Amino acid sequence: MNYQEISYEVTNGVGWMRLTRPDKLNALTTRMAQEALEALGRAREDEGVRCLVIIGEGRGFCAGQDLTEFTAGMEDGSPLDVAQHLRSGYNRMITAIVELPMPVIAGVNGVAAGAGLSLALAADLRLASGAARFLQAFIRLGLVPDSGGNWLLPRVVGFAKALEMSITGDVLDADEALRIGLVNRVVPAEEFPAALTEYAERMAAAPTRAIGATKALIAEALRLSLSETLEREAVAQADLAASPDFGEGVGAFLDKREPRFTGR
Ligand code: LHQ
Repeated sequence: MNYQEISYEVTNGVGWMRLTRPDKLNALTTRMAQEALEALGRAREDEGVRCLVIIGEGRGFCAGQDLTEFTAGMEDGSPLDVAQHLRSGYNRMITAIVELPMPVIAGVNGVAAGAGLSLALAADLRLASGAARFLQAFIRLGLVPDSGGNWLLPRVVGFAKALEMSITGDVLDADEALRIGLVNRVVPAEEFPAALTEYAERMAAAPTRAIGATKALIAEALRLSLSETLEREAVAQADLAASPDFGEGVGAFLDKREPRFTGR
């Protein structure tokens, strides 16, 4: 696929998926979602990719649905079928991110709004620039959160803050986002690119299979009982205890050296 609204490249075990509509703060379009889906599929199939980073070009991370795409259809008599637009685009994109069997980092370089915030929430880790801002923009338009916002946000910040953000549409700065647990770390804007690369390459050198299994276990545990979770842990641990990375981890500990994980 010839990408026009994203770029995707792999460097040092990190897949970099960049949204490239900087003039529109990387607002999402039908095309962008399809391109993102394709790139996510490539990352999933590529054993050389052990961490995926999602980032925006320019001063925005992602401003959510491109509202001009939405209104253009109304004007020319072909209104967007919203439910179908979500099902075939954003819903699949969010699911693909959540289900990636590797760590996913949202590098929140600037504003994340509406479905753009959902995109950041679908990642496992959020590293924010000091210039980042966060808003559940939907209510400002008379809409409900979509793209998983109702499921993801309360899991990240808790029910009360999720409800507050969703029904006020208030803008949070990076420090407030850190305080409520919406992001994992904030770094000054000028240090952000280097800090993000370092974080991503650290995660790409980690035991990828164990990270994939941990993501799945913690997500499942939120809807399972303790006894069901204990059993799933036993099955996953038996699998990982037979993996090359476990051998390497134990060997490195006993040899008193740094482990060199391969992701297998
Ligand atoms: C934009 C956008 C944008 C187009 C900035 N679209 N151009 C909904 C409906 C239906 C189907 C499926 O899904 C959804 C899900 C959703 O995501 S609904 C939520 C949609 N997003 C929003 O409502 C956010 C709209 N944007 C804003 O409120 C502001 O732009 C924020 C707070 C994000 C940033 O404000 P500023 O930093 O002051 O930037 P700006 O407003 O000046 O924007 C810069 C440019 O980007 C500007 O274009 P221009 O040509 O005038 O320079 C904006 O029009 C454009 N832009 N967001 N979503």
